[in-house]
Amino acid sequence: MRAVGTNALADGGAGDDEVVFEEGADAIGGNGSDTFYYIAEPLDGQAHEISTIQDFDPAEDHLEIQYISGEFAPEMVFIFEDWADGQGANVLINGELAIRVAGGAGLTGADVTFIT
Ligand SMILES: [Ca+2]
Ligand SMILES: [Ca+2]
Ligand SMILES: [Ca+2]
Repeated sequence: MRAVGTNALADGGAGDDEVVFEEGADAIGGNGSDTFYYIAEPLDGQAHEISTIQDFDPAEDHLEIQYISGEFAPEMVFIFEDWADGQGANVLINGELAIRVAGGAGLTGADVTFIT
């Protein structure tokens, strides 16, 4: 199933799902091997609305991030930081918090598929 959320909640539910979410939207994969597909918007000087993946399971789920790159696109730098409590990780874009990944402790750029 393909669940899409914009400024809302995308919930894949049971089974293997592709859960598409944008800035400010929350995502739930549910049971199964889910692909969370985040669409990052280039924002010149504006803050990102924070999104949350509520149940990332590194053993079976995967994160994909789509962004625009190229000569005329603003540069986007992605940084991954574990939460202090070890229960998740943050994805920062150009130094600003963009995605909170509950369950995603240890997540690095090597675990993520970037689509440009
Ligand atoms: Ca499903
Ligand atoms: Ca699922
Ligand atoms: Ca899952």
